[in-house]
Amino acid sequence: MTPPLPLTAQQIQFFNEEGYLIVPDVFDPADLEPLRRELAAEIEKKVRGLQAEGKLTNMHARLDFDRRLAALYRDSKENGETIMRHLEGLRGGGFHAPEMFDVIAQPKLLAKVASLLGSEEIVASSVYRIRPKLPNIGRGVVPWHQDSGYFSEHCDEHLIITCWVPLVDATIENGCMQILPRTHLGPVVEHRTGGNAGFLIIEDKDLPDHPRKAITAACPRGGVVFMTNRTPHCSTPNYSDHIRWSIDLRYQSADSPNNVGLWPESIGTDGQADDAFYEKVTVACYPPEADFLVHSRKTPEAVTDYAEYVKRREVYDRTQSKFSAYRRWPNRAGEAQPARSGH
Ligand SMILES: O=C(O)CCC(=O)C(=O)O
Repeated sequence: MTPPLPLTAQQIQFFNEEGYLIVPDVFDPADLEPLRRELAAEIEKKVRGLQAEGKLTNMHARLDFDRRLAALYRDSKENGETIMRHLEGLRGGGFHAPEMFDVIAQPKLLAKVASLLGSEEIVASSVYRIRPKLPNIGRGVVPWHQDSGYFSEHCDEHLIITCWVPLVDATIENGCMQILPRTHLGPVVEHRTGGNAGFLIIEDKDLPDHPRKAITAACPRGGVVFMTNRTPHCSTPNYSDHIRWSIDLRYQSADSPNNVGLWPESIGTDGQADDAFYEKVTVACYPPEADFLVHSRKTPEAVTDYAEYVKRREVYDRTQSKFSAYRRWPNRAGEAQPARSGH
């Protein structure tokens, strides 16, 4: 088998200068089929559950993966939200089927990530998201932010790579991302709470390139948009007739702060870990979620397998509600805010 290709020197230079890189053919679109099928199966399971509870009559069973959830949401916002929250996995252990793990640990992707990190010792972060952006529903529109706005300050100077992976062709019409190029070497600018759907937001006046000269990051299925944690980006509404499915994955070098190997000594009946765990785990860039070693040239035997990945996610899920020490930002009126929930 030929080893997966790294990025070219020109691609790496582009990423370093621009703060982003779009590679249209990281995956064969067929590589993403198992994940699409598994997500569709998960929707089917949820739909059957809702039907059994008498909450839903039209299952929209004939609609394909790119349309079904939108029709279910149109019929009932409540049912749609239930299914979306389940898939998005925020504070719920997350969707962690083997098909998800296989994409996170896909050698074709990791070879490119290694090129950008300049390291073959790669830690994957559990801060990944599954985003079904439904047509004409504002909820999936993500305001301007830097991912570092969500991470702890001590990681501002470390490189954490976001890999944005569309599961359909992402276009301006269905709400792909917008990116501010050449601004990623500046600081983490002020974010405010109270953006759309609970997201953080950088006000226009605080954007590092104001008035902004954003690029539209259209990307075909099979492609990946790579960004740094300080690259300002947002996403626009979906005006198409189908769902803009995407996932976003995050990786960092094993030299950057992380919580690999950190487990609670014990978890009480209330689901909370021992205090020592909460203290130690603040070393991570995003303490509430489990990091894991996804690739290593030096110690391949230490790479996390699927069973351990699931265990880590589940253990961290039980402790998540205790994490309130997120980075604090003022609200849109400029008033200091108490701790808030995550990305
Ligand atoms: O998928 C989107 O619409 C936004 C994604 C995003 O903001 C991110 O990956 O950080």
